[in-house]
Formats: sequence, structure tokens, C-alpha cells
Amino acid sequence: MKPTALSRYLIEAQHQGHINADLRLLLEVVARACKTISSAVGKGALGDVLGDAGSGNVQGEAQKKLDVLSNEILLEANEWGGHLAGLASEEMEHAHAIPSSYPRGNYLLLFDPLDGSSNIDVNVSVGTIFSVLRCPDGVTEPRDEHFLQPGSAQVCAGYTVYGPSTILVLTFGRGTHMFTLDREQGSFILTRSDVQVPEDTREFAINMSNQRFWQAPMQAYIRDLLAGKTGPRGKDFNMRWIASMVSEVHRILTRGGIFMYPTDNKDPSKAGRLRLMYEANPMGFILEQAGGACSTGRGRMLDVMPEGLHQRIPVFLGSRNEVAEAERYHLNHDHGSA
Ligand code: AFP
Repeated sequence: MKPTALSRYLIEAQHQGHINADLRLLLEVVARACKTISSAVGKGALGDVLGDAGSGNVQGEAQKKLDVLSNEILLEANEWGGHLAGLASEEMEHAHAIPSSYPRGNYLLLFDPLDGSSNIDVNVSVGTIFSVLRCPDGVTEPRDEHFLQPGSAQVCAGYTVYGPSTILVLTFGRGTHMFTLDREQGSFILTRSDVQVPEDTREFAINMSNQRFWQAPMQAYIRDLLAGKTGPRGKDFNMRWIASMVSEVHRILTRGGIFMYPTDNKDPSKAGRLRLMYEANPMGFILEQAGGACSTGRGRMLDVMPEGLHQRIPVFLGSRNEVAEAERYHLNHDHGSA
């Protein structure tokens, strides 16, 4: 059968009434921006894209050159197409309303332009994460508060992983699908449709160096995973840590697993490391559509009502039964039975 390019896939989805023309255009534009980022990532030192930008973002994190460049690529690509009312990014303190000189659409786009940026200089996979919401009725100049919608309100979410191959993963609520970039043709080709995450796993991902800062239920859960076959879980677990959430999620979509970034006591002002709106929520939507789960440890991620654009949140995502197991440790602890 002839391979299906992303453009054709989206046109067919529009004809079937699953997406409208504006959302199709939005996805085409985001995919095009991701191709540009992929090309910059691929050039590495030859493109002078490695190293620090010499600036910091709103969250006090040092920006890499590629963080800044990827943000500019996504902003520039999405500003003038007429499909968006506003944008928000990890790299920008506040939401950006589409200037009145351009046509405006009804969607809001949120993104982490380059996730896992500590990996760039060592030539390990990084990615872009995005989430699409509807602009509330009657709002023409969206501000931060108009983006504060629960993950269950997302109309679409996706990520692109820039690894040995560049893969775009997408959901608009009808399954999770993977498109691999054909670098010669310059187009994304459907390579896996209706991805399903195995319900059980023997693989977990966590930054173990934070162990001494974890709270009691987390300590208990990981202790039992590490105890292996002779412990309460009765099986041996393997561990992975790539330090790029996109790459971890991609592994989990491919072969199962659980990824965790819990709250810890390292910096009490931060409820975890990952951001709800443009990291946890889009990944939650993608995983749920693939039969997996995403939780705060104490409930479904997509049900959380956001309080801030850059809000942080504890994250447990991956194989459904293992996420439920991690939740059980937290809920038992809260109810005094562990
Ligand atoms: P950036 O968004 O700053 O690139 O950080 C990546 C990330 O938020 C996430 O992708 C990783 O899981 C996590 O940080 C890795 O953090 P540590 O290995 O430093 O704990």
C-alpha cells in the first residue's frame, strides 16, 4: 500500500469530520516548524546551535541556543496563518496574543519548544511538545487566564522526538498515531497507527539522584520496585533515565513502562519539575489515547484545573496498571494504611 503522508492523513480526517480546516492547517504548520527544528538539531555543531544562549527563561532556567531558536521557529510559523488566537510557551513568561495585523483563529497553542535541552550538547534525543485548546468564546486577545483549561479540554496534542529518526506523534482524540520524517521527501509518513501501550511493565524511569528528597509513599513504591522478584511486587524491574520526557514517553509508547517525576522536598516552592500545561497534559492525552494513563499520583492528570500557565505538577505516566499501582501507594499513605 502507498505510504500515507501526514497531509493526506489530515485531509482525510477533515473529510471524515474528525477535525476542521483550521485545526488541519494548525497541525500542518506545527509539523512544518518541527521539520525546521529537526534540521537545526541535525546540524549540531555545523549549524552553530550547540551550547548556552547566555539567557534565562521565566522559570530561572539557563536557555540553550536551541531552546531560543526552536521557540522562534514555532512562533514565527504560527503567527500569521489565521488559525490561532494566541500562543504560550515554556520560554515566554506570558501568553502571546496574535497581533491584530494578522487574521485570528479560534485555537490556542501551547508548547515546550525543546524538551530535554541538557541532552543537546551530548547528541542525545530531544523533542518538542505541544497542546491545542479552544479559545473561549468572545475572547479576541487571549491572556494567561484563557489558557487555564483542564487537560480534558485539549482538542489535540502531540510531540516530535528528534532522535536517530524524527517522529511526530499525534492525537486529536481518535487514537495515537506516529509519523516518521522521510528526510529525502521532506514529509512525515504514517508509520504506526493506533499505538497501544502494554498494560503491565517491568521498566521504570526516574531520576534516582533525588531519592533522599522524596516523600514517604514514593520512597515505599521505589523500594518495592527495587526489591524485585523476592519483594512484594514479585518481579524484577529494569530502569532507564534519558532526561528528556519526550524520549521517555516515546519509549513507553513503543514498549511500555512507567515514567515518574514526583514532588520532592528539594525546593518546597516547586510542586515537581514538569509543567502541567505544555508537558504533562499533552503527554497525558497522548497516553490515554494509547490505552495508557497519566496521573499526579493522586488522580487523573487531565482532570487537574490549572492555576498558572507555568504551573508544575508531579507526573506518573505510562502502562496503565503500573500507574494505578503507584497511585495506590500514595492513596494508601494519605488514608493512613501505609
Ligand atoms: P528542559 O525542559 O529544561 O529541557 O528539561 C527537561 C525535563 O523537564 C524533562 O524532559 C526531563 O524528564 C527532566 O527535565 C530531566 O530532569 P533531571 O534529569 O535534571 O532531573
